[in-house]
Amino acid sequence: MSGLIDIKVPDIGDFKDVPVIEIFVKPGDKVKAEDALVALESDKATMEVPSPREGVVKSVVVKVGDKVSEGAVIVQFEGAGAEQADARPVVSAPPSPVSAPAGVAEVRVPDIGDFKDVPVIEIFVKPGDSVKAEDPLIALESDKATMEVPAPLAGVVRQIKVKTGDKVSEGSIILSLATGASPVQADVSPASPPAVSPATAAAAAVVGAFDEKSFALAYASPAVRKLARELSADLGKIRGSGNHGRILREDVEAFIKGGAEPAKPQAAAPGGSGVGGIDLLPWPKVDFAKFGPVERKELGRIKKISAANLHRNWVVIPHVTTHDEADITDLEQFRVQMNKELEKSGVKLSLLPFMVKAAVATLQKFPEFNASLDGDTLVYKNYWHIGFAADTPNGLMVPVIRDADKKSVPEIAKEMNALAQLAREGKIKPDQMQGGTFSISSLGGIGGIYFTPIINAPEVAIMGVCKGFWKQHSPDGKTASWRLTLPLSLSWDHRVIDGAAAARFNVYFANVLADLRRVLF
Ligand code: CAO
Repeated sequence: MSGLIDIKVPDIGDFKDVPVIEIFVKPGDKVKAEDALVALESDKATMEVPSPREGVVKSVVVKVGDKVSEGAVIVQFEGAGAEQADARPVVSAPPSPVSAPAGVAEVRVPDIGDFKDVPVIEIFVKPGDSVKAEDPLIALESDKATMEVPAPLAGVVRQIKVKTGDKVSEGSIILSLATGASPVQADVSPASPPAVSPATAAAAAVVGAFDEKSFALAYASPAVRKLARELSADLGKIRGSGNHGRILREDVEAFIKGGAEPAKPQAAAPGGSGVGGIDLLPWPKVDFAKFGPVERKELGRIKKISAANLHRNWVVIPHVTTHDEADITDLEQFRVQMNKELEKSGVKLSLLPFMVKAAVATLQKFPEFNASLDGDTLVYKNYWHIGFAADTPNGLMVPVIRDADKKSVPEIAKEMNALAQLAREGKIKPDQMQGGTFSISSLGGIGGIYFTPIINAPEVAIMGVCKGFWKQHSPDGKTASWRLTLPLSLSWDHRVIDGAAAARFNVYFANVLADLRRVLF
């Protein structure tokens, strides 16, 4: 007996010369049976090779990029015992939790901590359903937490052994699963680990902490999933730096430390499961310093928050932007006149407070623009709180003018100035930026003609405005006059609003700005 135990690549079916893509252990690590040692990735599947036994790693024989086949030594353990042990591969699933005849797995409640006799509150599957590894099977609810028990491996549900209201504890049988001839199932042996695998145990996560669907869709190995569960890291929010965007252990750790890049809208998966069957490429990692001097500056807190919101809104909401123009010649004259009259009051009117009033009048005419989606339900709001984008040294903020319908133009102007000032000084409170029903983003003081504003969820539309410019209008094709023209860019959520309604909204808004007497109607 040499004191070294060779851990070899087990039977991995027809796969040969499969590249090692990740190594989870290093010399000195203590590993338990079923802990993942390495991950292999063929062109068809990602496989983890879990340890067949407990031990201390003496040396790792392979390195990332090495190509291995059945029988290749991957790791050596210290200590007496058997001379060698074949690992069992896990194909994109945690180790088997079963002790059952070949082809049928009994899935049991995993280690759920100190919880005992926990009621089953929901059963997500029925006999005949096909499930993938990690699909939720049942939900349990203790007085402290709701937990989902996911499928430890893929299969077809044969028989459900619990019903809603049953009380279960660790080890209780939940259901039986016909697992087919997958490598996982084929490797189930009497020497298998206990009925509940550590990976499955870790997967019984507190529901609500994550978006379980995006967690399930994320491209990561079972070991990385396990780690993410342990660290309460939402895999759906993590951008993978591995091949094809695969989320690695380091990505999860960086995410927990707050330094990770946010996830792409849809985690890239091998085999063309990205948009339109084309894999989404991982974000390019470039050593910019190779091309010239650089300076690194971490994004500020506000920028990080607004970036996450903007990214979600852009990705989730099917945006369309409709452009139009408003004749504001008369309004501008009126504004200049009012500013003269208000000179002593200290209130200065820009175009924006007039636009807020015009927006309220238009929203009242087109209530679906003053609504929010709640699942399949549209929530119409009978209040008109108008947000306005404010450019601040810390980044974009959207203060909200509440009850804009009840306020005069000068009152709105005053409140707007005060809120913009607070935002620029970083003193604005969260509740001064909440409850908006529609937003206006004005770049009119700066320039530009048209742009595509991003909807401020859960609102369903936003009006973007650029700088007014003089343009010749010819109402009849014969005579023409120069008019001050305001470019409008309305972005709208196509799940809620149709193009015709958006065009009507713009026309009405423009007409109100052209002649503010219309707000009386
Ligand atoms: N056309 C022509 N002139 C305009 C105009 C328009 N559409 N909008 C504003 N102006 C004029 C104002 O009347 C003012 O002129 P006077 O000083 O002669 O009266 C000048 O431009 C400056 O206006 P302002 O920008 O200071 O004031 P505002 O009320 O229009 O805007 C605020 C206030 C807080 C919205 C603005 O300061 C701001 O932050 N804008 C940027 C918003 C932004 O970043 N949007 C993009 C979001 S997406 O990243």
